[in-house]
Amino acid sequence: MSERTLVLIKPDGVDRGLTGEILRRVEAKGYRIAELKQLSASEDQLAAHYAEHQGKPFYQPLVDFMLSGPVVAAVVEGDEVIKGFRSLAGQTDPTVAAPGTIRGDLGRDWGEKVQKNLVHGSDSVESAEREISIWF
Ligand code: DAT
Ligand code: MG
Repeated sequence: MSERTLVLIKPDGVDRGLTGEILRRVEAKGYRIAELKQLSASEDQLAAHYAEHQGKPFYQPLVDFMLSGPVVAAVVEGDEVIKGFRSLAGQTDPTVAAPGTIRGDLGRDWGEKVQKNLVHGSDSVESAEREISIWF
């Protein structure tokens, strides 16, 4: 049975004109873009989406960053897509994310309190279904 994941292209990716490049990598890998939209996130959406990070030192910088410009949200489908997209995205810290990954090829540190790392991808089936319902 095919799996679904939530992909967000964060404001840095949209602002830098990397939406097409990121979606190209998703499609080139063989996954299917089932839903796609650009929107400005609300504080309520972000509080729900990032509930697991509330209380951490980077939480408010993360929310402020996600409110700083439009995001692109996608539902991406394919067998093992949750693990597969996180593999395409690379490690959280773009400085050490492997070359060949989205974060490794296109991201860097900008000396800020939050890591601006271009994309979000769900980390489990439960997270994916919860997150898709927040954004779609
Ligand atoms: P991921 O996006 O790889 O699943 P996460 O869920 O642990 O990472 O964190 C959510 C986002 O918060 C992450 O994409 C960037 C930011 N972040 C995480 N850890 C951070 C840290 N130690 N310092 C600054 N920003 C951080
Ligand atoms: Mg995460």
